[in-house]
Amino acid sequence: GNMQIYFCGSIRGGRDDLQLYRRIVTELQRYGRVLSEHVADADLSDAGEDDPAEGDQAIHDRDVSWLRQSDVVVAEVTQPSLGVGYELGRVVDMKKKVLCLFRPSSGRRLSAMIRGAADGKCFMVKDYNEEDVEKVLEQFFSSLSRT
Ligand code: 6IA
Repeated sequence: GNMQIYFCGSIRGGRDDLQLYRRIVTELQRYGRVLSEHVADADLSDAGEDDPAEGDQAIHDRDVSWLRQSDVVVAEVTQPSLGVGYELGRVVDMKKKVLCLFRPSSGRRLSAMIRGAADGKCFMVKDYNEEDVEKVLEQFFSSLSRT
């Protein structure tokens, strides 16, 4: 479809879940255009080999403008990331639909500022297992088309 989707996942927060991000982005592409495909790009490492042509300010400004353009935001929040938390904070004020995906099997506890932001309408937090990710996304996108 022509829905614009912003996907958030950890970059400098750590790339442990990169393979899962790839799986999510591939699935999201069935539902619309993913503006932030680079989050699942294996060449974007957290090791610091930053592209000097693209400074942090340019990254920030482009990502915020993509967030504004997007219709829905999907975030994998299991690997803690300041950038993902910041993006989610910004997006709350944009009144867009947000789905946060968290894996309790990680042994982590999700930040109260993310879990506590869930309002049952715009901002959703879903506990899931990796093997169910396609099903969880399908449920989310079919709930959107019913509203
Ligand atoms: O704090 P983090 O790096 O974990 O933040 C990750 C989140 O911020 C992602 O959801 C992205 O949307 C955004 N973000 C952070 N860094 C970048 C980036 N390059 N390019 C695009 N989006 C980003 C960083 C340079 C890289 C070589 C480390």
